[in-house]
Amino acid sequence: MTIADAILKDRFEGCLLGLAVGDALGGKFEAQSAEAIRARFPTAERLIAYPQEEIWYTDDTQMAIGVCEALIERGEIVEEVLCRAFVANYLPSRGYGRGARAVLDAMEDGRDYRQVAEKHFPGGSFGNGAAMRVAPIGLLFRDDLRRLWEQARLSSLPTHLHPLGIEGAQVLALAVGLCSNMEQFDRAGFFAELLAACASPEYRAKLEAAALVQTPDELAKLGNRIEALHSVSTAIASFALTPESFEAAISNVIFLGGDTDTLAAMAGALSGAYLGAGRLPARLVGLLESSPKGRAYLQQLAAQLSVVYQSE
Ligand code: F2R
Ligand code: MG
Ligand code: MG
Repeated sequence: MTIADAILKDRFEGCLLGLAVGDALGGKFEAQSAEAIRARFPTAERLIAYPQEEIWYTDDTQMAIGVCEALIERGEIVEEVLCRAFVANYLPSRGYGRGARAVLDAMEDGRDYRQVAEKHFPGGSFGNGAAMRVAPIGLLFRDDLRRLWEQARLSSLPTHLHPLGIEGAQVLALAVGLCSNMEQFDRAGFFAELLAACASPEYRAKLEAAALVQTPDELAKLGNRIEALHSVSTAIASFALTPESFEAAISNVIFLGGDTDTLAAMAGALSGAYLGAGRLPARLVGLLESSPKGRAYLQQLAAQLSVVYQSE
């Protein structure tokens, strides 16, 4: 293995473990208020030190595992393969969104899930569920940003048909791809690439605001909600504010309250793709669940995905 191969594998692993650790720590605070979290944890150090036992991921990581498995099987998104992976992994107790549950229940029962995805929320879902799971696409297509954008779209379609749900996934996948390619974080270049790619005035406005964020307090204005538009740019801004610290990237979004698992999953995936697994907090990674699809499985998926990447 060359040095470049080792760095690549470390970044793929960092992205998947970063996603899962952010999700699992953030999942302890989902739907709480910023004030309630701050009252318990006055500092990021206290928040990061909080877990003493195994931490369990939520639907965010469970669905990202499905995306990863589908990519490893076919080298690209094939809807039937992706849906099969989603159903095989589906455990509603991991905390899925209402619309996502309706679609996955239909998939599981062999009903017309596309019709459910179209009708459950008229116009389709604009939740952040397609963005929270898309990181593996950013890794695999990091050298072909047009294909990355299209593959992110295809990976959204089974559950998220609304343009704002799809574009949230595309923007996050692109951000992951860029992070995984950067040796030194280039803030201006990073936001310029995201802005050049984004299609809607809604995401353009959010990313322009994200590019201006200078302090953790300013993250709140970007949003802490379950909708993709009000969470994707927040996670991106948090990573960009503290690119050299995984702990800061995830704690700054957890301190916002609201959709803390997903904000921290997305920020954690970005941070891990940039820093690599070797620079993640070893204690938290060590606490990640040891279930059959837990920490060791995520490491195995990262290694397999990097092999698929190298064979392209
Ligand atoms: N849902 C949760 N957490 C709550 C857990 C509840 C509890 N533990 C339980 O077991 O019930 N977290 C996860 O959901 C988010 C991702 O959601 P996803 O996959 O996008 O789902 P959905 O349902 O499609 O969208 C989420 C919500 O967004 C609103 N919404 C979406 N599209 C809409 C539209 N067109 N019109 C109106 N509202 C729309 C709805 O409130 C949806 O329920 C992540 O946070 C993940 O962690
Ligand atoms: Mg979740
Ligand atoms: Mg969530």
